[in-house]
Amino acid sequence: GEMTPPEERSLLGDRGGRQHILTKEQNNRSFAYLTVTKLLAVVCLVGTAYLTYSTIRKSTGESERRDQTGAGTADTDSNRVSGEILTLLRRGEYLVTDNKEEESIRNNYGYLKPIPHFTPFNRAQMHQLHRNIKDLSDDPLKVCLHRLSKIPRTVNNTAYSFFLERGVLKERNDTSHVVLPPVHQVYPRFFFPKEALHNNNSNLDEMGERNNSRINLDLAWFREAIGVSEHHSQWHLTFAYSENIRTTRQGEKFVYMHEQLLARYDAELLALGYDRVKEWGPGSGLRDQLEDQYDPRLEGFTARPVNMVLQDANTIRIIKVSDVEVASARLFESARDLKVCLRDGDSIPLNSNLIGLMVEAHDHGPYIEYYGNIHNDGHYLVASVMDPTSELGLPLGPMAIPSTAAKDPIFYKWHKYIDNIFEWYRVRLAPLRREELMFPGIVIEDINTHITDKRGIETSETVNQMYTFFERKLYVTFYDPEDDSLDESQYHYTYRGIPRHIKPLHLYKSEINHTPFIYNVTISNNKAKDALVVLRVFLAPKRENLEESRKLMIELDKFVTRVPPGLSHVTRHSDNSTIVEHRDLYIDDLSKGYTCRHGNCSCGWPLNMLLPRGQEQNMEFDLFILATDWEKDRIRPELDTQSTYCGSTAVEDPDSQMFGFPFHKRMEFKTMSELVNGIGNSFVKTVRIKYLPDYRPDSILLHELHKRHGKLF
Ligand SMILES: [Cu+2]
Repeated sequence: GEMTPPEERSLLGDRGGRQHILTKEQNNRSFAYLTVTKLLAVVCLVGTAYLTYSTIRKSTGESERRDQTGAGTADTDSNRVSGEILTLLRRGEYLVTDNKEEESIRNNYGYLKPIPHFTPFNRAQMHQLHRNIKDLSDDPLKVCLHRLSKIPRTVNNTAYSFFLERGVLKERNDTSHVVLPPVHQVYPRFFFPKEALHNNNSNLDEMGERNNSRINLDLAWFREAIGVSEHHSQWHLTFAYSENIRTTRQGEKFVYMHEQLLARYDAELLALGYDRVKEWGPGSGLRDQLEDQYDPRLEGFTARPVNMVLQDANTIRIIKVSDVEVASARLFESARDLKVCLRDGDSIPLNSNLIGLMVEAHDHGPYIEYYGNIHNDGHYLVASVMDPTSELGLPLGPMAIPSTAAKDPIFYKWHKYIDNIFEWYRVRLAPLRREELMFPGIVIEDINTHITDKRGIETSETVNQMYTFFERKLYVTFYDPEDDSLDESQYHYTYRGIPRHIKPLHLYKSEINHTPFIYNVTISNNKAKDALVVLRVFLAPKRENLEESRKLMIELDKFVTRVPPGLSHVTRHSDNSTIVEHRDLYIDDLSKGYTCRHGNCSCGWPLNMLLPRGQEQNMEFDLFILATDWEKDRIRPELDTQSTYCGSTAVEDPDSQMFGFPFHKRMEFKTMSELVNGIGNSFVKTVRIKYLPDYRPDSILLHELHKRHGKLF
């Protein structure tokens, strides 16, 4: 199997549980913990501020929902405030022109020192980042913006600037609702090869990876998709693991988001005839030569050739390979025994959120000194493998930051390992019972998909048949290789408009897309009154064994609908999925004062990658749907857009069911047929996805359309 047996795992670590002797380094970690405890008071204050913040968020959301047709025209308080801040940012009123004043400000923020090797997977650096976010958030807006604008030059580290800038703007009550431009437009170095940024070559397809194993090259189109990295990056930014815990289910969200990424990667591997992704970690090749190489071809990141071996890292702090092994053994032990050891010698029962916090090493997770920092340390050890002691002065590898990590093949193997810790816990839970799935009175009679736009494909097969193909997509970004204060000026491009002498770079890249479709669901409501139904839609490569199927399930959509008594037909368009990021704003739109039409348009799966690619000879998938009672499941009345995959940014998620329900754990049923025959409010239909490798339709280029129509459509 893919999981190391428990005996082997416990040999790797401290089998005796809590009676371990603290090493010097663990003592240091305890000290760090005390500091964290002191900061808890601060967190409470931030929590109070957050209540205000979420009220603003909520009202913003409502005004935007009313304003589906004319973006940016609603005359509400929050839109007005947002507009004022953007105006302030654009005019640059916060910029101090007097040299002496600038110097005094520069001297006053001595806490910002040049930061080599910043990575959000380094806890000490994350704590420093959060202190800086806090300091800047306390400043008056003008001072804060001025300081922010100077930070890229001061700290001289793009990743740090990126996290600080976005962290501050999200944290402050007066800027938290300002819509930020997409990451690839502001930080092109994380997304586009240096060749594209420097050499005036606009065809990204010519800059693909050439030197790698067959399997890694076959999957490169998925890993290198801009949308995948942007999704992963935005998630980690929205739900930073350190200090401020904003939402009640952070740990569970962390696991689910990565799990869905793996399920999608698996679907692509299976389509090409490979096995599902293999785990890599303690007991599964951690100390062996790394067979996966990766050259990100990005400026400021070091490539990793084949056959490298992990070394203890000693850059900003010491991270040992054995730390990861010890943490792994303790986490597997906790998952096996379904309990968590606490500092005072007590233990508490394990749950999905706790184990997520433990693997992510969240500040609010239990007993960090004991359970360690496994996920982050793994990222860091891979990222520093080319220069573990900083002797050569090389930058880190792409595993160092969330914007680039998912391009590296090792990312998927490492996350498979992390996920197996969770799976180890999950298989010990009591299976879902029939009663937990039932919705008496509601029967799903049928589900079919129907293509709504053939995109020029000549076919009469439009029911339960989808097509995928590559199309050239336009990316517009801003980069001036001649400018030595690159990062600082990029900051200004973003918020103040683009200086005349900087020509936007138009980059073209082939990205997967599909024929858009609707779901036609036939439901009968045998009760005397309306039912409020939440429909949960999943897709997985066809399998009869439910346990196999469960791990492959990709969530496609989740939506609420009111069903009157009798037979109803519900239709839902694939584009409206709540897993998808509904971004419709780019830099040029923002500088025209548009606000986001769909609420929080900053996190979600890319729409063009909604469906797996399938196979040239047609691939069969199970389209599964489950109806449950929204009156029982809901915590808040409406499902937020993008909440299904990313999680809600509000304190509580609208859906009380676990992420991925009902596939988040085992069920009483053994096969898919048993499940749908036993549960009337569920249904499964075979759908086919055919990949058309030679079909290249004219893409819909958003920016071209903007130009043509002069407004958002
Ligand atoms: Cu991640």
